[in-house]
Amino acid sequence: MTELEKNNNPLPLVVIFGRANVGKSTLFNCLTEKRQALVSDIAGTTRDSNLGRVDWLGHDFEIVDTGGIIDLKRLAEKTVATGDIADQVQRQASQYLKQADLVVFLVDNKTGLLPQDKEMALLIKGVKVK
Ligand SMILES: Nc1nc2c(ncn2[C@@H]2O[C@H](COP(=O)(O)OP(=O)(O)O)[C@@H](O)[C@H]2O)c(=O)[nH]1
Ligand SMILES: [Mg+2]
Repeated sequence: MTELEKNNNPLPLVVIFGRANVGKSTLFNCLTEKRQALVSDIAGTTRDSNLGRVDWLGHDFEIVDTGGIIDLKRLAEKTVATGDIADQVQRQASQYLKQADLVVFLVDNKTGLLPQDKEMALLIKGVKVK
């Protein structure tokens, strides 16, 4: 059960999704006006998903920065419960994606589209369709 389910949260949920180093945590911090999420040049630094609350131009919503999505295969398989931290991180991200009212799919304009961006785009389509 995620933090959102525990709170039985009535606010819309926005999930920031994308490969490592595209600026997910930077956007999260900007919207939450906090330095809650670790911003780093080193891909894969963030592990857990970060949850915050936003009041943006009078619109209240919950926001999730899906850190730690480094293993697309694990995420796609929606791993069964194990004690493995990496599996837990992937499962948590997958839960948030399923619960999302809106997914913000972030890419890096300077780098352009990488194969992993394309894989993640296909994955998110699958998650939301199922
Ligand atoms: N030039 C530029 N750099 C950015 C932008 N957003 C983030 N960064 C930098 O990109 C790196 C990765 O950002 P981060 O938010 O940690 O990415 P994440 O791994 O997707 O969470 C950091 O060095 C940020 O300062 C942006 O809009 N423009
Ligand atoms: Mg991050």
